[in-house]
Amino acid sequence: MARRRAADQRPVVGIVVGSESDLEIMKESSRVLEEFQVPYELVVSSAHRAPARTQAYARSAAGRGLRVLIAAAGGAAHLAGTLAASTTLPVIGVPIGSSPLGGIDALLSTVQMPGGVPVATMAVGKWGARNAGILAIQILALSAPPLACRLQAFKSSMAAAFEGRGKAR
Ligand code: RP5
Repeated sequence: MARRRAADQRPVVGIVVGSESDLEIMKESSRVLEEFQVPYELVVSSAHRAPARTQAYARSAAGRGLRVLIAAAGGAAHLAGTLAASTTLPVIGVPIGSSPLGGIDALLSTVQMPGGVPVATMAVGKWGARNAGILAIQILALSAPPLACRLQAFKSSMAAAFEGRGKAR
């Protein structure tokens, strides 16, 4: 069920995808977590097709040492909300544009959570997947100064990459 990266370290981020078909997009999340050397696990589960397993995953997540969950799903995307209903960990949602509606369905399903059960909802698709990884790192960095330093360097390098671009001659 779970694929674990950085096998010698306990995962602190859990990435949950609603289907194997979401994995290509969610490589963006795992890539950034690997860049920042944040151990994570990757699980395929579904709010609709495997509701009991999804709830069990959310209930056990904090006790297993996870600190942040990232959930990606398309269509009537209830995965992030279902996880958020059963954990006090922060949950980041990534809407996937896998349906004929192109992701607007997943975006609205993920973002429109009722008061009391927040899901931090990212952009649809690859941008959202990458930002989900970065936001997870930002949350972890609040209590991990070395990670905060690496984030600062990341921000500085983005700004440096823009130096000289678009300047009037
Ligand atoms: C959602 O339905 C999944 O997250 C995926 O984006 C979409 C299609 O799933 P498959 O039919 O490819 O398994 O639950």
